[in-house]
Amino acid sequence: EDFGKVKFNGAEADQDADSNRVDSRLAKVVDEDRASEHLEPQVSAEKIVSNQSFVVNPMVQKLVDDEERWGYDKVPEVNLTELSVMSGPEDIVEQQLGYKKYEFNALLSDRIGPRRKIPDSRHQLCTEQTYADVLPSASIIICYFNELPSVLIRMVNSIIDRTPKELVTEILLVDDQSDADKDAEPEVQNYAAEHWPSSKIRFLRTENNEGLIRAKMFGAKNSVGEVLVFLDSHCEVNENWLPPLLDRIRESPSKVVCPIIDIINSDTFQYVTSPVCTGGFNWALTFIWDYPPRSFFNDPVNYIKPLKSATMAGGLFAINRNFFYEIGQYDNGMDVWGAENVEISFRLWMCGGELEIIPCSRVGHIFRRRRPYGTGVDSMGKNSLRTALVWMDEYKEKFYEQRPYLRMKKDYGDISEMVSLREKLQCKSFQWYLENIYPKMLPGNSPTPDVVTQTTKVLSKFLIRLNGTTLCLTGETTSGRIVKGARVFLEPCRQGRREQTWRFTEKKELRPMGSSMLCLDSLKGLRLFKCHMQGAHQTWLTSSGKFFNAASGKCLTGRDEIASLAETEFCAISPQWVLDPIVTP
Ligand code: UD2
Ligand code: MN
Repeated sequence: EDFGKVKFNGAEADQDADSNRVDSRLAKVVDEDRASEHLEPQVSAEKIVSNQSFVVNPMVQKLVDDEERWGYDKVPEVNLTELSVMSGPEDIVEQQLGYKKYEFNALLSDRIGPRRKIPDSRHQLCTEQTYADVLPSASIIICYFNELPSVLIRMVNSIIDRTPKELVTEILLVDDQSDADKDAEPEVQNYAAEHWPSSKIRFLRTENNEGLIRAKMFGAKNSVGEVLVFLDSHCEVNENWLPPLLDRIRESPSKVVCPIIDIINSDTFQYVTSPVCTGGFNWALTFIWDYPPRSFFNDPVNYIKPLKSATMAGGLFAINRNFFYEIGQYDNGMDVWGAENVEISFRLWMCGGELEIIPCSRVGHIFRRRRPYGTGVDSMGKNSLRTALVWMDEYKEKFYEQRPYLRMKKDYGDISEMVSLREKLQCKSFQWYLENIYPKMLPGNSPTPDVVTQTTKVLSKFLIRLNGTTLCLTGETTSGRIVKGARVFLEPCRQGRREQTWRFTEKKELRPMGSSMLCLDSLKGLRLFKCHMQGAHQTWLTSSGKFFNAASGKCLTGRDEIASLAETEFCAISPQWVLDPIVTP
């Protein structure tokens, strides 16, 4: 298969920019994988949930009504480079605090303010597309937990500025009972009172933190639009994003449609155009992106044509309200985060629906490396297990092979309701789904082996010394060995120390001597994780003495202090490194 350059917007995307895109997406995949890998073995602290105990926030009545206000003709252009300038230690401290709270550059988001221009990322051909004059109107449901107010405000403004008013029945802001110190609701409500039409914007709140799956159902239940449009709470919608989605549902109400998810860089807030791709999954039930081969775009119409997709990423999609209820909305027994997107995708296809990506609809989304919630609860494991048991028939063995520890897990809750839903809807078999929707996963068909090979050519070997010091990058050892998850410290350089000898591979990884399957990884701080050969947080580019990791947008950093921790930070402030050759005695 050809995963090379993707021709985009008429121009050939340059390879680096292109691989960055791919990396950010892979980053997400790996993140999910890690999240569950990391959380799996822990005892799941089952949350006590009262399913129907939601309340509508009475605050909603307070807002002034101003039907007239919609859209803004002077959306400002912002200069991200200027806004990113740190003018002193206070700024840096504030920025660090923002990262801690939200896992993205909150300081920069605040500086960008309530609205900004973003590049129109659609293919040119999209501008020539026409849609029906009369389209169904939509309730836009945005669930959030611990979201930054400026991100939420800018998101709603992007909808107001780039969506025909008559297509929006309402925008629902569902606060899933955020933590008190991260509750965006009061600030957003203040802004709303002054700037948004109260007839269209509604504030709701779940009584308990329900997790995003039940929060979405709560939003749906409290909405009235003919179509439901779900969006994550850190998006900016692009030009004319909604009509292409609604038109498709108008044609066929059993079609569930997703925009292409563009990338808002979590450090720089740069809006990056994503290549046209569809959703898939692997046997661990991790969502993955599938990139069509380059030849697919020889016919330019394929840049704009709706594409069948085996799965959806989960956050951004539109669905006819009645159809949403017909197919049984979500699995109510799923907690916090994860796998509900794969579950609803299986269900859609197997029970008479269709899932499509609509390339002329584009919405930017901030992909975070970590989520500011849910630590200590293995919701991904539990939710995937429920998905496998309800939908995968004999193929659940494949899932267990990838997630063996879940064989033992018994506290996944009651799945009988989902099983009878499957019977009631007379859904097709998983075999049918594989054969007709995702044949690449049929046994014998898989072009990508389940277990990735972890060997790659070593290009060079060196010590990595902090410039102007005698300290070197050193892998943490446990009884003399570097183990998975090891941190990296600065220690006095000494030739011959395996944990200080780094091999630079063809894949641009850094692997310490003696632990050849471990790679320097920027996903969780700076650690050594199993090499996954998928680039992303394990790819290090060297330039003017710095080590840059594109997936995190940061550089390798360390201090001139023995036993201090090496980390990643913004390249503008990161120090330089020297590669000392290995001297063989
Ligand atoms: C992706 C999806 C997300 C969801 C998830 C799997 C996209 C762009 N995002 O992960 O929608 O399908 O995969 O479960 O496809 N939230 C709550 N209550 C909570 C926790 C989170 O309302 O208890 C909100 C959160 O504020 C956000 C949304 O749910 O708006 C999705 O969460 P996320 O952004 O952490 O998920 P993401 O994008 O990593
Ligand atoms: Mn998200």
